[in-house]
Amino acid sequence: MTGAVPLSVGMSGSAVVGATGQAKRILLAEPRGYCAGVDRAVETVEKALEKHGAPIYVRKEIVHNRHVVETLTDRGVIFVDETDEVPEGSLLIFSAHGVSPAVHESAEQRHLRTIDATCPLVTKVHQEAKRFARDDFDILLIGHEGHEEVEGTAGEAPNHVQIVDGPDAVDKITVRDESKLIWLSQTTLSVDETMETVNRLRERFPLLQDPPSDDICYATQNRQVAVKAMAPHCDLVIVVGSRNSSNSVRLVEVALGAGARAAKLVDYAREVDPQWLEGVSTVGLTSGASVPEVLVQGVIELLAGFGFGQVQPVTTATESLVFSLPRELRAARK
Ligand code: 0CH
Ligand code: SF4
Repeated sequence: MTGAVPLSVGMSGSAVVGATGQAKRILLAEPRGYCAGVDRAVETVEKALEKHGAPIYVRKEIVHNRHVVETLTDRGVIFVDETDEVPEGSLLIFSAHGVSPAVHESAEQRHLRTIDATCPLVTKVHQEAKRFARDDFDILLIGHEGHEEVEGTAGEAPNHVQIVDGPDAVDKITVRDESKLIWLSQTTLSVDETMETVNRLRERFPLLQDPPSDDICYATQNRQVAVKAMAPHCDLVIVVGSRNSSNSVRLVEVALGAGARAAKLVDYAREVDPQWLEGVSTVGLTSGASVPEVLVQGVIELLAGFGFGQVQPVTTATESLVFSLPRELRAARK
C-alpha cells in the first residue's frame, strides 16, 4: 500500500528546517527492519528452545544479524557451518536463507531431527527452480556467488542453474538452447541492479523468459523504496545491519544511488562515528530485514544526544504479512 511521504523539501530539493524549527532531524524509513520471514525464523528458534531446551543447533546464522546470533548463542543455541558438526540425533534448524536437497539428505543420514526455518518466499524460488529444471530449461540465477540462499536454490537443480553475479557476469554465460531460458533471482538483491543484469542478459538472449512472479521479495523492495524516498533529502543515511546481510548492504548502495551525500552501515549505535555528523542536519535512518528494532532505537537515542531531536517518518508502504511457524512448532505460537 502506498502512503504519503511527509517531507519538507526546499526548491533545490535539499532538506530544510523542520516544522518545529529544529535544524537537525532524523528521517525514519517505514517500513524497515524485520520482515515476515525473519520474524518467523527467529521465533522458530525461540520456540524450539522453549519446547526442547538447550542445546539446539542451527545451520549457519539463522538470519544475518550479529545481535540476533549473539543473543541466541547466549540462550544455548549452537551455530554450525555444516551438518557433520552436529551430534547424531540432535535437533538442527535450517536458517531463513534455505538449504539444498543435499543438506537435507546429509541431516537425514546423521539421524538429525530437523526444523526448516526457510522463508516461504525463498521456498517459492526453490519450487520455480525445480519446475523449470524438470522442463529442461537453462536457469540463470541472478545472485551473489557464495551466498547461502544462492547455494540452496542452485542446489535444487545443479545441472540446470548458472549463477549470474551482477551485470558484469553476463558476458561469460553460455546456454544450450536460447529458446528455453529463464532467469530467477536471490530474494534480497537491489531491484535496479537486477534489472540492469536482466537487460544485459536479454540483449544477449532475446528469448529469455521472466520468472512467474517477483523473486526479489516484498520486504526487500519496500525497504529500498523507502530509502529512495528519503535519500535525496539526507546528508547522511545510517543503515542498521550486519556486513554479511545482503539486503542491508543493498540499502547503503540504494541510498547512495538515490542521492544521499553519505551512507553508512552499523551493527550498533556505538559504531556511529561522531565525525560523520559534522555539518549534517538531516540523517536518514533505516534497517535491514534481519535487524531488531531495538538496535534502531539505540541509534535514535544516540543521535538525540547530538541534537537530532526531531524524528520524522517517511512512510512508503505498510506491511501486515505474517507467516505461520513450521508445523513442528505451530502449537507453540500463542
Ligand atoms: O539479506 P540476506 O539474504 O543476506 O539475509 P538476512 O540479512 O538474514 O535477511 C533475511 C533474508 C533471509 C532470506 O531471504
Ligand atoms: Fe523472506 Fe524476503 Fe524476509 Fe528473505 S527478506 S526472509 S525472502 S520476507
